[in-house]
Amino acid sequence: MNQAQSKEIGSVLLKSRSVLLTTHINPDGDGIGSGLALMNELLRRGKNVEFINRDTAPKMYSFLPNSDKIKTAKKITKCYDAMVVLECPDLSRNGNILDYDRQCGKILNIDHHMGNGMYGHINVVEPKAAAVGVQIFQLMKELKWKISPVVAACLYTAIVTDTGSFRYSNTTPQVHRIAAELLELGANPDQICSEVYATSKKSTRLFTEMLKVMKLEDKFGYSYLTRAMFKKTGAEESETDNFINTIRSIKGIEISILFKETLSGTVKASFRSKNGTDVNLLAKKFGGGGHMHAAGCAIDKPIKTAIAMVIKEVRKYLKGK
Ligand SMILES: [Mn+2]
Repeated sequence: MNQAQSKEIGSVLLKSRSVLLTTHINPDGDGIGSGLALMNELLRRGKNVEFINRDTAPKMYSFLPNSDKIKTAKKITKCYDAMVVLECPDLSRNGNILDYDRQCGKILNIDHHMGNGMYGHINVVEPKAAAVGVQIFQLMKELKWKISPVVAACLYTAIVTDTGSFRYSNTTPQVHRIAAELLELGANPDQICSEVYATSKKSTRLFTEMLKVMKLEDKFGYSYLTRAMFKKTGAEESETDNFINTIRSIKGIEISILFKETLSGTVKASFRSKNGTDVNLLAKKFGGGGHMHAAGCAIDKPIKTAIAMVIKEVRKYLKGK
């Protein structure tokens, strides 16, 4: 985020009395960390600020200060002077939780995904940014807002989760410089990573089930989680975010996919790739999207059908490479 963009956003936020912060459905560490960084800072500045998402935040982020103030709503009725939409390429990704034109004075769209619909009054869309946490860090730096240890912890959480603990290809020298600065500002990497990457007995049992049904082909691997598997182990969906990394890390596997049967019956497919293989293209074929090396989609079909449909496309794609 550059100086001009930061100034524009800063002036809207400082002029607003009420601010709504929100991120995408099934929020992740970047959305929650970035939102809480802004919330903690705006609360300190005496703003009337709320952080509301359609879905609950995964439990592993509950150590972050003020995470207990995050609310969920299917429909928000209040109006706000400004709204910051984090990580949503379009407003359906936010879950259509309010009438955006009518209930928000200014919409500030901050995102790092490709194909953002530029729906805001101000749009800061940077697919090259490793995380929205990086964008929020730059915003605060440009505005010369002092980053407190609490805000530093939130931003570090956003960045560590979106870079796969500084392992993905979005991990640039700049990302490490920002992370170093966040440590100097008081973020505790040991504490943050123990909270974020803690597993449970239930999730480990589910992970075992996933490994049992995993299929590995020449250049791609996939597995799935059915409702029956969730029921058998008692694990929650939010505990499965890192499962796909095990498939991804297998040498020779360029594309990894994890299919999850959701409570509503649709199937969520998460794609990961390496070495310039573009899974955003694949996810797009099924109405989803994301980044080149990490993307996802939802398929409204029984899980077996969904798997067959996607696998067919993956084989076709790898053949044509
Ligand atoms: Mn992100």
